Amino acid sequence: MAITNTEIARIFKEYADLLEIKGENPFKVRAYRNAARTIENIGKSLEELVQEGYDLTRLPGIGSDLSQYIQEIVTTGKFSKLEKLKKEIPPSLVDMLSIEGLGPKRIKTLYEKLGITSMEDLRRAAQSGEIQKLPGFGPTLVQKILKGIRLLKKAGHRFKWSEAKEYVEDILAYMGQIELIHLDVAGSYRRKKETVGDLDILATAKDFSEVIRHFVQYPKIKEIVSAGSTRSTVILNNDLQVDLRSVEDESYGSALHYFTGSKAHNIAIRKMAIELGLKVNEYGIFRGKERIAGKTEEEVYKAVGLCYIEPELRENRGEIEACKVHRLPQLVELEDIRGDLHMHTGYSDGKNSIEEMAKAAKELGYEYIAITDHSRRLTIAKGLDEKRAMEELEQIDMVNETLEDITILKGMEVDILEDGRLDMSDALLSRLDIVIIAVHYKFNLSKERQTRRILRAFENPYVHILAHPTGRMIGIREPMELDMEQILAKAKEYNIHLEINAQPERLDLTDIHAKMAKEMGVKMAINSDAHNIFSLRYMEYGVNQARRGWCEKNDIINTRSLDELKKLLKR
Ligand code: DGT
Ligand code: CA
Ligand code: CA
Repeated sequence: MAITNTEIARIFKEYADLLEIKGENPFKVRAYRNAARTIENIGKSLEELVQEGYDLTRLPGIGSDLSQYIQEIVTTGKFSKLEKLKKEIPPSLVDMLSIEGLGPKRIKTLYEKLGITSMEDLRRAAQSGEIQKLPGFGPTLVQKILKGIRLLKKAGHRFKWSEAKEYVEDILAYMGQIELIHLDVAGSYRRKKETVGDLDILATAKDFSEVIRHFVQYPKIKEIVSAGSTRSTVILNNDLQVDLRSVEDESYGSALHYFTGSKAHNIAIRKMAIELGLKVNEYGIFRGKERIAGKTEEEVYKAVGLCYIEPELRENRGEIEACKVHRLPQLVELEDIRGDLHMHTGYSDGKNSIEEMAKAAKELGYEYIAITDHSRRLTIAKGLDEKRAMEELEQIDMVNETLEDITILKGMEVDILEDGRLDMSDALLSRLDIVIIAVHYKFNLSKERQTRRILRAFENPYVHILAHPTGRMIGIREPMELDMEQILAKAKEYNIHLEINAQPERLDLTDIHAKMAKEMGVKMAINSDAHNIFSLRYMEYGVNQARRGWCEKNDIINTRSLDELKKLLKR
């Protein structure tokens, strides 16, 4: 059974993390990480390449050893070196890598000096002051560690939507091997929530016992929790839980509606039904004993006097009221996106050239992109000084001359300094078509100071877009404290646009903030923030978030033609 590239990449990444904790040679560690990145982004199934006898060493970053390991993983589903290393290292040490401030080196120190092997050990040692005594571990870091532990707990075992998607596509293809009438993923996945707790799959078929029998044989199952005649729960290899339910065809719409949720939306609909003397459940809508609806979701909504409501809106955040007065938004779609205004190249911390990014964007059907490499302060990302920035601008001019059907805008992602000034001179900024600003350090200023910092940056007349406005990283870093209302009000006043960053762990603005922005008349840009040609495809996740934030085509500036966009970028 198929092993996806994502899984192979995950195996190598885990291996690299473990090697690093063990204190192995950094070059070796990097080789596995690079290979993982290559694999994630190859766009072709490695399994198929192996079967076709393709020489894997022709792929960038894959030498003969790695090629052999890939073949091993594809044929056995396992990487024996990883299995062996796992036995040497406590698993909690690997989880600690997702705590901000803790890299493999520090984890190694904690393990060797204090014997820490679990989250509980880590918390205790942080609170008792033991960690603070270690060289290189100050009080700020200890606070960060404690916060990281809390965040990890809070995130529980939720999965990023993008991670779930890999499995969803595979499961749907697998289930497609048998004869089904309907097959859908409901729950938070269908509502495109940024993270999902578990997957809720619904199916109807002539022979339902066959559905469960086939489902529990899905090869990526780690544990079958239950397998009854109409429902089954399993845990996949990556710990994601999947619930599969069978329903009668005549109930399908009701079941799909019920299991899509959200719970809050369901409760509101049920209340409306009760007022009409109806009963709603996952089997249908009933007046007394008579079923009056249930085959489709449209029927369900119609029975309570509503029109169809898109899953992304079903959070009981005003969608029912909006539906009653025919004011539901016409949600933006991926096909509406005509360009991408935030991406990096090899000039800073990206992997591809300007030309490669532009060509890949053209293949996605875009009419324009903006190249926005980092400004000088961000040294870890090879931020550009003014001289290098000028070189890049010239390079963009040159590439623009050679390419047809796509325009490259000259941009930069400029750091907002602690006092709200920008990291580049006005003289340089004035030469750019598009200026993105962002906070990349000092995330923990007070709400007042942080807000003031950003508002001051807005006063620079060259600024167009505020990127990843809160800086949050799902499960890793809390959002900065900001007075979002003030920021949005000023953005509106100055004609500055806010970004919905499409990186799967950012998705910042969130749905709630995007809706706020829309309501206050602030337009947004959905940007991939791609660091290589493949992550241009993250756009989809940003569009999901925008849809959850009620955004229409008109609310998003990169749905415009280049001419119209340029008008919107005037300050
Ligand atoms: P998740 O899995 O935590 O990301 O979120 P959901 O929304 O997928 O929630 P889940 O898997 O617990 O349940 C799937 C759907 O089933 C949920 O969105 C609505 C429906 N549901 C579950 N429990 C209840 C309930 O107690 N009342 C109502 N009305 N609906 C429920
Ligand atoms: Ca769920
Ligand atoms: Ca569930």
